[in-house]
Amino acid sequence: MEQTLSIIKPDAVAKGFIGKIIDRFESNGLRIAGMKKLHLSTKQAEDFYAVHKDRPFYADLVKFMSSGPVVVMVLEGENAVLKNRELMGATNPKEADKGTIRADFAQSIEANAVHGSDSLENAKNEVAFFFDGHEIL
Ligand code: IDP
Ligand code: MG
Repeated sequence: MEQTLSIIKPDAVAKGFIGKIIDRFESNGLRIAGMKKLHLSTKQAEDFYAVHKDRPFYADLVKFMSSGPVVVMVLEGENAVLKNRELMGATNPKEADKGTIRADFAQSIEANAVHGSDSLENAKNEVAFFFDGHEIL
């Protein structure tokens, strides 16, 4: 069993896609072990995406991720990290496979509906960024 962090980003929350996106996880063997709705501060968004701080899109990404509420979730299941990445689709929704979350619910390479941890090690750090142990059930 693995755990991974998922974020439903501000674009998808604003468009009313929370339920439809959660259904993709629950219908594909990923259990919601923890969940909360948050409005990230600039500082939280900066810290969460610190790995990208030298990329040209960093400032815009931080602005976007703190522009409205998000839903953060701990997903649990077999191969949860990879399974979530497969369900999400490619970063650029125009390149995402048919039937993936980003192909179906995202607009642009920045406003791309969901975040998902990209390795087991990052998943552990990202889960700990948002959740205390007692919030994961
Ligand atoms: P990922 O979310 O598929 O793992 P990353 O490369 O880790 O993609 O990038 C993190 C986030 O930064 C993306 O989900 C997207 O919101 C944003 N981003 C990535 N590349 C670009 C870009 O070229 N322009 C604008 N935003 C980008
Ligand atoms: Mg990434």
